[in-house]
Amino acid sequence: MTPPTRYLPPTRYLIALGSNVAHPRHGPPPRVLRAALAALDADGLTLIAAAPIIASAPLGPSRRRYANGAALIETALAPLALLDCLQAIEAAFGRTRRGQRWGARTLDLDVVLWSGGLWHDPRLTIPHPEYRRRLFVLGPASRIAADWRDPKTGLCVKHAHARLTRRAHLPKAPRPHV
Ligand code: A4P
Ligand code: MG
Repeated sequence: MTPPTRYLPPTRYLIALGSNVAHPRHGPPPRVLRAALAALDADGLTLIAAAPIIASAPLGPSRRRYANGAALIETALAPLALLDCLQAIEAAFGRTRRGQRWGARTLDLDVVLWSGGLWHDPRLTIPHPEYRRRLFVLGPASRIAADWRDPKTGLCVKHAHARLTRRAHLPKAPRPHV
């Protein structure tokens, strides 16, 4: 069996960053993300662009507010090798996996899109299956990758963002009188 390819010609990835737990050295979540952006510009990764960091209300069981961001990186790492690298960065920032889905975390790094189109295997799905429903991903992503087209839906990031923003501001349907 041939081993999986770890290296490719220079490849771009759109990464979503999230944090809702302070780090003892880096400080509160926005600072954690700034330090994480520096880590995305080292050891074979080149940071091409970083979106302004936003605050967002938690989706899921955690009560703490999140800092969220997005980064465009270039690397020769193939998707699974990049995932290993992102998980090593998460671990270096003290991320522990306690088994609770969507639990509070010092640092979460998700792969949203890559220049290779679709990817699917047991460890990694690109595009990230949930990103189209998340303003805290699409908001930052639309600042740095507005014209990046989703290979599954054909929609650009800016269009997916506009769609979700419109939906969020749509007036609620009037309740029927009973
Ligand atoms: N995995 C599969 N596809 C991917 C991908 N495209 N990028 C696998 C990264 N990982 C991917 O992820 C679980 C497994 O997903 C990984 O081992 C990898 O093999 P995880 O980071 O260990 O766990 P998780 O992050 O808790 O799970 P999940 O389902 O990825 O959660 P999300 O989607 O990351 O959501 N609210 C706000 N406001 N802001 C947030 O950032 N984040 C979450 C977590 C919930 N609520 C939030 C936020
Ligand atoms: Mg994750």
